[in-house]
Amino acid sequence: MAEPITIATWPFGRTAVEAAMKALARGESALDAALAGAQAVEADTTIRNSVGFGSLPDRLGRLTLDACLMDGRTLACGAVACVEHIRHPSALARRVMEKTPHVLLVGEAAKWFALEQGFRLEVPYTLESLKEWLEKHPDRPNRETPNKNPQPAGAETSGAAAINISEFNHDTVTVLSLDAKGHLGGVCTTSGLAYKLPGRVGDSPIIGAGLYVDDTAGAAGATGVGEEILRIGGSLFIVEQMRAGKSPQEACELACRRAHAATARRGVHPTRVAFLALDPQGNVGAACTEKTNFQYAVGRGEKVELLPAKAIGPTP
Ligand code: SD4
Repeated sequence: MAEPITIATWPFGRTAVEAAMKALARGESALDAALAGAQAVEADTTIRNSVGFGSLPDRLGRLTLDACLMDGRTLACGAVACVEHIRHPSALARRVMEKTPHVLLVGEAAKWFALEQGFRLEVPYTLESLKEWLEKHPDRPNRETPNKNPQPAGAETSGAAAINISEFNHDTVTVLSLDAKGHLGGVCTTSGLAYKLPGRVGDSPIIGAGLYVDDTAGAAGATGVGEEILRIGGSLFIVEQMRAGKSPQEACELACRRAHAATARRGVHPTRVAFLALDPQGNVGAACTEKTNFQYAVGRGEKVELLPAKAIGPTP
């Protein structure tokens, strides 16, 4: 028997961990528990700038969501990307995994699939998120200084340096659980970057980037600037490092170093990314690049605590 444990990204990960630990205590599987945790955060529209409904829309004012999940027992996985009006994209990702032979459905077609599966379409906006979008988004109609030399939309944010994630604007919850039978399960769900270009998808719904889970090696998940996580295949990289004998902590630190090396090769500023990992024995690790101020929630038994991740700078 393993000691059940759940870890999740950012301070609102506490909500996820509490829900997941209750599910594990009821004897549910790691995958069910991680999903319960992710859905608890998706459902909470009171967490400002957070995950799911109530978070910040893209440049056209549309809120599109991405999610994936993976079962460490079988490597079964499912994902949806750029899907609108669905409150629980992580639950929809599970239907993709269970009801189709595919891994990833996107956009309007993912919405059709949701309708076919009995999901309801809902309005995903809150008054606060609309107000913030109107006041702050880069192309707002009432912008005081009109842009005299307009660039193609998104050109000014095409470099990693221009897209920044801090402790104030994170919008992804990645939840990793280990159940009493020693199985691992994980879920990653997000609204992506605030004011993203319509159609932009980051690492979160991509198996191997935002999440990877394998009972025979470990589980890993990511948050931060998705472009930089995709570029290094962050979560699969960490799981393979654990398979090769590294601890979850060492593996997360190596992924941060790899992200730094990737940005250095492209000549752009170090980016903000963060990783967390859990091995089949219940050992935990987390690391982030500098200035990310990444915190993560850890639940064991009745206890849930919020821990700061180790910050890794560029190697001189
Ligand atoms: C993305 N990785 O879409 C996500 C964003 C994120 O906290 O993690 N925000 O790139």
